[in-house]
Amino acid sequence: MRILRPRDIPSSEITDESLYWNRREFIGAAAAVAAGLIPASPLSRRERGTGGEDTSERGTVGQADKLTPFEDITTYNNYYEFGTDKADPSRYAHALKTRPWTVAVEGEVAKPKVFDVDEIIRRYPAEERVYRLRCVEAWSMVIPWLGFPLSKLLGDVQPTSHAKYVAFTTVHRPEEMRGQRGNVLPWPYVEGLRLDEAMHPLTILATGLYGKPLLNQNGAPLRLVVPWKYGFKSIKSIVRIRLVREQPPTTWSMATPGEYGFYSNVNPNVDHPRWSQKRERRIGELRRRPTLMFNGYADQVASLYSGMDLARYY
Ligand SMILES: Nc1nc2c(c(=O)[nH]1)N[C@H]1C(S)=C(S)[C@@H](COP(=O)(O)O)O[C@H]1N2
Ligand SMILES: [Mo]
Repeated sequence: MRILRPRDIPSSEITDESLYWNRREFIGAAAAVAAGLIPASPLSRRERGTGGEDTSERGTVGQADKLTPFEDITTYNNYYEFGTDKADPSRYAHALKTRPWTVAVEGEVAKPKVFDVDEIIRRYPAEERVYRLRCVEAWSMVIPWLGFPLSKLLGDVQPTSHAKYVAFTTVHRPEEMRGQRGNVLPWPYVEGLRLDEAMHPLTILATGLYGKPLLNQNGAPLRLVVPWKYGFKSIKSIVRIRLVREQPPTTWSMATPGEYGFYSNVNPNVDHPRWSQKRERRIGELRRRPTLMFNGYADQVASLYSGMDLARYY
C-alpha cells in the first residue's frame, strides 16, 4: 500500500496549531461567528487541548497531536464517489451541487422530518471538536471539526422503542459524482451505527473544519464523524438518516465482508487480513506511531462494548 503526501508543501504553508488559534481569535473568529459556524464564546484553553492536560472530556486531543495542515485535510482524501486516488476528491468534488440539499430523518421515529440542510445548520449550533481520524489504511490526521452531536438531531425526531440502529445514506448522483458511473463500490454509499453509538456524545455531524464550511471533498454539506472507528464509518454528503430495527448493511462490509465488519472500531490488536493495524502514519510525518485502542477514546467508549469479543465483532 502506498502512503504518500499529496505533494511537497512548503513549510511556510503548513498550518501550525498555534497559528490557527491566533488567526481564529484575531481574524477569523468574527466572520465565523457571523456565519453561524462557531459559538461566540471562544473555547477555553482546556477545551482547545493546547495545554497538554487531560482534555478527554470533550474528546479533544493533547499537545502531542498537532493539527494536520488544512492543505492535507483537503487534498488527501478517500471519497470513492470521485475516484480511488487520494487526490481525486479535491480534483473532482467541485462538480457536486450542495445546495439546495435536504436530509430525510425517518424510520422508527415519532416525528420524521425532511430537513433543509441550512435549517440544520441554523438549528444546531456548531461547536469545534478536535478529533483524530484513523483510516483503515493505517494513516491518520488530526482535524478541527465544526459540528454538533448527532444525539441532538435524533432526540428531536424522537426514536421509538423499536429503533435499535441508525442507517446513513450518501447522495447518489452519477452525473455529478464521476466515481458513481463505475462499479468500484455498490452505490449509494451506506453506513450504520448501533443506536447507543449514534447517541454517544463524541459522535457528531460535521458541517465545517478549520472554522470554515466543509469543502465538497470532505463531505459537504453534512457528514458523520465517529472518532473511535475507522474513517470509513464517517460517511460523507448524507441525504438520509433512518432509524431501524435491524443492523443495516454497510458499504465496505458488503464489498469485502472478510475485511470489514459492522463495528470497525479502531483496534491495534485486530489486524486487517492484509496488513497490521498496530501502527499508523500521521499525514505529514515520517515516523510511525502506535495505534491506540478505540483511537485513544477508550475511556469514553469502551463501556459500549463490554462483554463483546471485538475480534469477532470487528
Ligand atoms: N460517501 C463516502 N463517505 C466516505 C468515504 C467514501 O468513499 N464515500 N470514505 C471514507 C473513508 S475510507 C475515510 S478515511 C474518510 C475520510 O474523510 P476525510 O476525507 O474528510 O478525511 O471518509 C469516509 N467517508
Ligand atoms: Mo479510510
